[in-house]
Amino acid sequence: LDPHPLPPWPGELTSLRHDEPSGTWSVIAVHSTRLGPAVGGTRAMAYPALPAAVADARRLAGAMTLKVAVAGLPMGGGKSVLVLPAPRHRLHDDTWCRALEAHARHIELLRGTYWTGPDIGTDTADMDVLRRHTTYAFGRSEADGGSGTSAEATAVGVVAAVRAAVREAGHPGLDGLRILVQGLGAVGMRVARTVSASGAHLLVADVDPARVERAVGLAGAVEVVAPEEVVGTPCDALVPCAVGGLIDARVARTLPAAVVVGGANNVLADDEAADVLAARGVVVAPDFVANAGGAIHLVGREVLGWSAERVRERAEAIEGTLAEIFADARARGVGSVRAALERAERSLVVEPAA
Ligand code: HCI
Repeated sequence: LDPHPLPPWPGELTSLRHDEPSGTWSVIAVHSTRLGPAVGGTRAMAYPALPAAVADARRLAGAMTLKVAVAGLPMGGGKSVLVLPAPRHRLHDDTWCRALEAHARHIELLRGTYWTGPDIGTDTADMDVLRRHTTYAFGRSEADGGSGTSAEATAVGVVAAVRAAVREAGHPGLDGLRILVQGLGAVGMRVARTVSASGAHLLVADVDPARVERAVGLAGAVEVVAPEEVVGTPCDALVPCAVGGLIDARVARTLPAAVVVGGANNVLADDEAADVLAARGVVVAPDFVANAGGAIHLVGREVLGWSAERVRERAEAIEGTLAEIFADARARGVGSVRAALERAERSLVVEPAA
């Protein structure tokens, strides 16, 4: 059969549903349920075509499997995409709610094989709406009985990853380092605030000037970098916190950053980028390790019954996990992304029943 427009995929399922009234497609990709039900957020945005949305959902679902495995959570990996007919801000509220309802009904059909949560384009309030039509949504507001925003724990984990990565690059701490945060959403803004408070020299970039302005208010001296100059700006650490795909092999060959920490999902656009960065001696904290704080929050609070303190400790522990990954990579002469992938694969091996 012609593999196009949907190529084969090693994940467990891809489910697509169209909703006529809202003009949206809901795409659910379940990559693996080997360690438990698949978890991963709902990304809502406009795509050039449906196959691009499917490819995005599948790629992100694969990263979720790795993320929860490395974080030691008893869950699998999935992701969903709500394909909008226009950017969210141009949709009528009724259309948006109708689209969320259709997406929730799709999730409900899978009967718990896939649990969602917030991702780019969806937030806590949207989880409250989803939960009216499906059981399988994490990250509702606390008023609605949920665990609230996962952005705080994600940012705690990302900053822990920055500490581990700059130490690997030979710096004892963040004090005085030039740290560039790209994307000042819920996670990026918190990361910017924390690294700045830790004495770093903060550089920020965002496509939205209002967000840049808010970040400039955070600290005494904040350098503003134009979005198109992010990959050309020398810094001690680059922390992408916007949509993925910032660094491909070509960008990797010249990137003037000593350290890259994946706040966003799928920061590296292709497999070659990791090899190129490793060969150049750039320290890479793989995104699926660095940004696991959100999953730790949602699964920890809502499945495992962890306290907020326990969630914070587990998000801080990303620093130690990364230190182990860097040491392993160094000892074996492989890149940190490879070492992290192998660590995830070791967690994914289920001992056969005796
Ligand atoms: C992410 O880490 O990208 C999403 C986090 C998540 C975890 C569990 C359920 C939904 C979303």
